[in-house]
Amino acid sequence: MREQLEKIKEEALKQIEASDALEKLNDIRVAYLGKKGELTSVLKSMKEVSPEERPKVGQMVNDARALIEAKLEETKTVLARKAREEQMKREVIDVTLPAKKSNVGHSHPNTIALEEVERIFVGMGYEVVEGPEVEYDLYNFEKLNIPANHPAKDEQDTFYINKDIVLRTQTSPVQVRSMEQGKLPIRMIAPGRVFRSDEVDATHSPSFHQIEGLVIDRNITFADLKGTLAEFAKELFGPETKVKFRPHHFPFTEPSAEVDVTCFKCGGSGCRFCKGSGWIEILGCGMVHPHVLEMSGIDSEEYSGFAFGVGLERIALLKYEIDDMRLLYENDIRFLKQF
Ligand code: 2NL
Repeated sequence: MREQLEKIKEEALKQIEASDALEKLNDIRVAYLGKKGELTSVLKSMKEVSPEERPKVGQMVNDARALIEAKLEETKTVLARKAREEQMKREVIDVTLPAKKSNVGHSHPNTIALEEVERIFVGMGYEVVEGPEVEYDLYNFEKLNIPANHPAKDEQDTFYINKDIVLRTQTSPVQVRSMEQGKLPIRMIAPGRVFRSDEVDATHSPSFHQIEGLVIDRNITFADLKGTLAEFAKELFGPETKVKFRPHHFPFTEPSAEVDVTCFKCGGSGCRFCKGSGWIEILGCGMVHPHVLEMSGIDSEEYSGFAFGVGLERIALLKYEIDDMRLLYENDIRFLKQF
């Protein structure tokens, strides 16, 4: 029995020493210490050992078991470390390699232009207010002095949800809603998407963006309008920019004007960009019509105001010298990357 145990022990230790992989160690554990293992079978044959010898032999079996287990554990640690070292060598990470670049998006020229216009007016104390794109005919037309059958309603033909609800043709309804709240004075700009029943071409789209401005207070005059827009033009196109007010007509303002700025390419002497005139049209404006004030509950004897509307796309096309509005909507990354 003693010899048999010695032999098993030696054989086991030899096999453990010779093994070069973790899986082999497990096979050895099963072969010697497992339920049907060699050491276990020695234990099972203990009944053949005389009762006096049993404790001794039992102790020997336990010692052999402990020794084999210890050797297995030790070898396992060594092999595991070796395996880990090899893996580390295989999976070297060179931290000095350049990182993978993720594709970062880009602000749309419309957004850049909008933020520029917002910056200018916020700097002059204006609030930025947004409102619904789907509006009541009442707010989009009636309360802006454009009653049913008014010719301006034809010029601003839009998409009807039903006879009372339309896609807004301008952002002025946002301003009407502000006026109705009755908190005066008002100094606001209303940027947003507007809709017209227009055919697509280089300068038209059925959906575009507008920024309207509105100021209402006591003693607001046309001089305030001129000063404000002259400042705006200088900030947007450069300090040398001059403005020109041409009489115009809008139903919601009286008097009304269209504003031209001196061409920022030639400074006003005339070039291809301004088609030789030296001037570029940028917006429409006027003093808010007394009837428009009254319809929104503002006393036109006490208060007066001015308003203006700018096409955002028009500003973006001018500022970035883009000659076709459709480019703004195609989302071609090669185009957008340039701004
Ligand atoms: C344009 C230029 C303009 C306004 C918009 C406005 C808003 C209120 C009252 C009076 Cl609440 N006016 N907005 C005024 C003048 C011009 O837009 O070319 N529009 C068709």
